[in-house]
Amino acid sequence: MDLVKEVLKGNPRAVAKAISLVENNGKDAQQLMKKIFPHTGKSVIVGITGSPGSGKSTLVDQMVEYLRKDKRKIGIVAVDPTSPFSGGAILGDRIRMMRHSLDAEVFIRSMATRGHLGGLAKATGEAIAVFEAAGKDMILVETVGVGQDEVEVVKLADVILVILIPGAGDDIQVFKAGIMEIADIFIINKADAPGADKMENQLRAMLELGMKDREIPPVVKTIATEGQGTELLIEEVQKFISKKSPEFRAQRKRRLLYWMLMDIIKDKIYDRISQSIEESDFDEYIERIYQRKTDPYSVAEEIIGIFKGKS
Ligand SMILES: Nc1nc2c(ncn2[C@@H]2O[C@H](COP(=O)(O)OP(=O)(O)OP(=O)(O)O)[C@@H](O)[C@H]2O)c(=O)[nH]1
Ligand SMILES: [Mg+2]
Repeated sequence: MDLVKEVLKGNPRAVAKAISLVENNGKDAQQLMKKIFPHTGKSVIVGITGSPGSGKSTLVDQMVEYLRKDKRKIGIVAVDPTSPFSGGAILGDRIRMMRHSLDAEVFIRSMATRGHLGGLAKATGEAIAVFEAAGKDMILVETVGVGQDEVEVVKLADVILVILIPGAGDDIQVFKAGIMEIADIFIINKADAPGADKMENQLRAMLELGMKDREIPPVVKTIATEGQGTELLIEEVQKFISKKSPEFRAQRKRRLLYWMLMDIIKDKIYDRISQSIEESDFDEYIERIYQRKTDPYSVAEEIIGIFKGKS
């Protein structure tokens, strides 16, 4: 099978294979990415973040349900914060999105946060690129808004949705984590739970105070389990995309490319260093660090110094 050709045709098996290839980060993956790259950059990327259990997957599922009525082709990347070995939450996400798992135009991919030698931004960016090349109109990236990595990943999107839920004390934490600044649209999910209106008022008040120089982002209330508010949410997403200038959108796309490039550079430097230094030399370095004759920072600088001399 000509993998590139099949990916460009949108063949689901080829898409799956291509993403596995880039996840494994081998030589073939680079060749593939080089060929695929000219066909990327045209899809709308929607990042969805919020605390664990805030309803991200349920909402994504509802959005897909809605978008499929318009026959839009969808790719989903669920960045999973659990260890690559447990798989528990991955299975949970898969089951929740099972409704669409038989739909050839909806492709769901879970991605572990840890265990990507090349970096999470690179891995996610590559999965997005494969989806774009496969002709997906919209790519939804679900990620838990806890760690710094996850926050960076959501910044790869063209439009960023931040989910809050009523009554949760950690909403304040979400604000603290600097998510407030990156949200393009706020969602108050679980609007069926007590305190949703209060939460909305608090949020709006906070936004009015905090966004003096910026347009206040829209706030949409949803009940993801019932599909309530999904239509309005998608309208807001479309409004956001269409009202922003081409230059604004270009900035967002450049941000994704910047993070990808940084990860690729780190990856390549790491590769070249580990190839040019003998395993036994590493053992010696470790021993010296262990003996506290030196420290890992100085050794890293020393190694990079040697590497510089060689290249
Ligand atoms: N009452 C109520 N429950 C909801 C709503 N949306 C989601 N839930 C429930 O909340 C729980 C978590 O939903 P998920 O969609 O898995 O949340 P998530 O943010 O994807 O969770 P993680 O991926 O584990 O971080 C599930 O039991 C959902 O059924 C809602 O609007 N109202
Ligand atoms: Mg989820």
